[in-house]
Order: sequence, then structure tokens, then C-alpha cells
Amino acid sequence: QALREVLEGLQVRSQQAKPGDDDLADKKHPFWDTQPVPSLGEELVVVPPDEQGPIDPPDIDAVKKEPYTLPPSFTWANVDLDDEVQAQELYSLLHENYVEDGDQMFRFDYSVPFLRWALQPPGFRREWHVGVRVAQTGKLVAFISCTPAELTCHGKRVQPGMPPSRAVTSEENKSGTPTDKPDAAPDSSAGSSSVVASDGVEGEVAPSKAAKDSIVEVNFLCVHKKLRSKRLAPVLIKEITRRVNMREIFQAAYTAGIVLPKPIARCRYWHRSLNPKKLIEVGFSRLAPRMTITRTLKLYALPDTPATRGLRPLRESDCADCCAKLNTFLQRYLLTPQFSLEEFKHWMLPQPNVVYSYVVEDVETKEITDMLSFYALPSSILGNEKHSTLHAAYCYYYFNLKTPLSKLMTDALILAKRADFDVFNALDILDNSTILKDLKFGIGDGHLQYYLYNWRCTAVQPQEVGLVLL
Ligand code: MYA
Repeated sequence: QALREVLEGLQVRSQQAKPGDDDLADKKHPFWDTQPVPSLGEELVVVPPDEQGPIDPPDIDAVKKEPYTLPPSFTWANVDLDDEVQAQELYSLLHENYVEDGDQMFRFDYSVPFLRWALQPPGFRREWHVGVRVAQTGKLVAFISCTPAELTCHGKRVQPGMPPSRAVTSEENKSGTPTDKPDAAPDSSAGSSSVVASDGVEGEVAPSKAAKDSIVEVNFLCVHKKLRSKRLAPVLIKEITRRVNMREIFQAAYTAGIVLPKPIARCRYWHRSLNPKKLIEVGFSRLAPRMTITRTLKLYALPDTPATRGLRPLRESDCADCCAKLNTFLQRYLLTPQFSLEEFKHWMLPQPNVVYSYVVEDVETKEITDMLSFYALPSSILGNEKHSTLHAAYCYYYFNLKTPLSKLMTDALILAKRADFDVFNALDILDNSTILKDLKFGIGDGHLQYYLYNWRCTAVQPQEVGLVLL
């Protein structure tokens, strides 16, 4: 009981998850009200299966062939992350202008290697890394991006007319079915369907069919602080929608801290202190009533080494097996991605300071029974004299076929602490809510909403979500 009081008394801050309003149904959304998304007032409690699907039917002929018009003095410019200068420009735009917590104490600080990982998965397209520059100076002032993905919602592929997933699962893996699907889409830079139009925008001469077996995940929408509230965000969203539609894709998934029409799920971040002293010093958490710093350090202390026998980093040679096991595991959830082998390798193979993945290999049978992963997303600490960066690890994908989740996740905490992270964050998705309290996570102060674009379906509970967006 005493421990519960301490944990419940802890104030922990969530970024991106700003306090949400529950009764926003009447709020007008001049832009979103024109888009194929359910309105805030619409009931999504039970959408009958035959009504689940696209809100607008796909209509390739209706897709605008020219880019949307930007306000005078701005131009569209794709951001090429393989170019050091452009990668640094995107880093700086986000470093200075991206998501902050409600009290403006922390701002996400995605690193360049992380941005490359997040934005260049198999099938990525440079035309989907959409920048806006000041025409005269070339300064990058806004950005939006998306990457291809395969998503299942209530057991149905989130694409009209698509058969059930072609991603490999454990069953197929056993029966020797090929372990990969074709590339979602070749990089446009390597293909021939992309041209540079006269206005400098990389556009398409004709719609391509290359990528239409994927949907897209949208992320990193950012407008420079000095250009806020000028309705630039809707232009960015419409332009990326157009570019995606040109590839015959009409659905998307995204998350946001704010409530827009209309979330399919409302989730919460939980935070596990690894370095409580620093977290208190920077105002991320505070000393609970009746707690001393010594008692707090003791409360959050962790062993030096993981407890699970056979735990080791994920290797390339594990990937086919682990990809199949993860895909099968994720099918327990109502909103979930499915990975091709190539995608799995991209998202899971360890990269220092980006993504950390471990497996449990049974010491006798050599079988892989469990996998855990987390990614590194630091935040800048704004206006603190002693500390400038908060090192946060975020729970990513896992499967546990043998090790209890609390044990596996405790090992994740130990590994994250050993890698010098200050805090371990997890949403209440997957099976996380079964272990968060026991593992001394404190609840964050807001929500993270999940959205689908142009797809109506029954809303899902956090514990039914199997999708992690970066
Ligand atoms: S979530 C992270 C979003 N980024 C940040 O929070 C960074 C800091 N903030 C900013 O940079 C700006 O405040 C942004 C808005 C850019 C967010 N998602 O230009 P405005 C609507 C969607 O005057 P600004 C992420 O990256 C708002 O409700 N819409 O506003 C996922 C209003 O519309 P309405 C948003 O503050 C992004 C309109 O914009 C968001 O200067 C998924 C106001 O425009 C938001 N997070 O700029 C994008 N915030 O009047 C959707 C505000 O109707 C993808 N708005 O209420 C949709 C699918 C597209 C692909 C489809 C393919 C088929």
C-alpha cells in the first residue's frame, strides 16, 4: 500500500501526450471536418464488420496531379536524409520546434541516425519526406513524412481489396512458406516514375502501382514556431496525402497528443525511473510525499545484470524465426502491424543509440522463446543549468512465448539502465498494463491518440493495440 501511494503520488510528465479533453465533441475543426475521418461526435463503439473499411472509395482520377500551393515565398523541397547537410537541417528543425510537454520543460530530440532509421525503412520514398523551405533563404521551416507499412485492424488488412496479410507467421515459417514479401516500394530515387517538375518539386508523371499493398504511417509533422497558427499544417497534410494517393494508397495511421476527429484508441504513457535523482533534478518527476532521496534511490534500484538465462542481443540469423514469431504474437491485438523479413531486420536489428533488441535463446534447445526491444529517444531539457538531455528508452515490440512478461520487462529495465538511460517509457498497449504497476512505472499526465485516415472501424482499447509508432 505504501509503495502504491508513493507511485501514485509521483508526478511524471509525458511528452506528446498532453492532457486531453474528454468532451471535445462540439469543437469545430475547419480542416479535419473536410477530411475522410469519423467526426468527434460519431459513435465508434460497435461498427458492424461489413461497415468497417474506407470512408471514401479510392479514386485515382480525382487525385490532383500538381502540388498544393504554398503561401508566397515558400517552396516544397524533399529532404534527402542521405545528404549530411539536409539530415542536419531536419535535425535542427525538430530539435528546435518539435513536440514539447505541456509545461515546455522538455522537447523531443530525435538524433540523425534515429531519423534515418525512422524514415528510411524498406520501400521508403524520398518524395514522402516533405519539406517546406523559405524560397529566398532556403531555410527549412516545416516538414511532414510518411513511410510504408502493413496494418491489420479487427483482423482485416487496412487496405480495401487486400487479402489477409502476406507477412510470414510462425505457422507458415514451419511449413516452409517463403519468409518475405516483395518490397513495398522501391525507393523513388532509384525508380523512373519520379521527375523533378519545373517548380522544383519532385513529383510523378503518372501514378505508380508499386506501393499499393502498403498503407503509410505519418510522423514528424512540424511547423517552425514562428509560422504557427497560419494554417500551414493542413497544406502539409493535404500535400502528403496527394503524394501518397498518387501511389494508389488511400489509408494512413498516425498518433498525436492532441484530440482530433477521431481517435481509434486513447492510450497513456507510463514512466519507470532508472535515474531518479536526475529525473527529480530536472523536474521530470518529484519526490513523493514522505520519501527521502535515499529511499527513492532504493525504491528504483535494479540488479546489474538481466535475470533471464539465454538473453542476448538479436542477430541477423535470428531474424526469419523472430519475424514469424512476432507477427504471430501481434495477431492477438486488434490494431497491429505485420512485418516482412526485410522490414523486421530494419526495425529490430540493434543500432547503438537508436534501437536495442534482445532475444532469449533456450540454452538446451537453442530455440528462441522471447524477444524484447526498446528505442532511444532523448529529449532536450529546456532551461536547466545542470542537465541538457534526458535519455529516455521507449518500449518497442516484444513477444514472450516462455518468459513471464514481468521478468522480460525487468530485464529490459536493467539493460536500459546499463545503457545509461534515465527513464524507461511504455504505453499501456500490448500486454504492458499487466506489469506496469508491479514494475514501478508511474502514470504519465496525458494521452496519446491513435488515428486511422480514411478507415472507419470500431474503436479499440489500449490493451488491444499492438502498434508502436515512433
Ligand atoms: S504528431 C506530432 C505533431 N507535431 C508537433 O506537435 C510539433 C509541434 N507543433 C507543431 O509543429 C505545430 O503545432 C503543428 C500544427 C505542425 C502540429 N496532427 O498550421 P495550423 C491541425 C494533425 O494553423 P500549427 C504527428 O507528427 C489542427 O487541428 N493535425 O497549426 C502526426 C487544425 O485543424 P482543424 C493537427 O499549430 C501527424 C490545423 O492543424 C495537429 O501552426 C499526423 C491548424 O493548422 C496534429 N498533430 O501547426 C498528421 N496539430 O482546424 C495527419 C494541429 O481542423 C496525417 N493540427 O482543427 C493524416 C494522414 C495523411 C496521409 C493520408 C494518406 C492516404
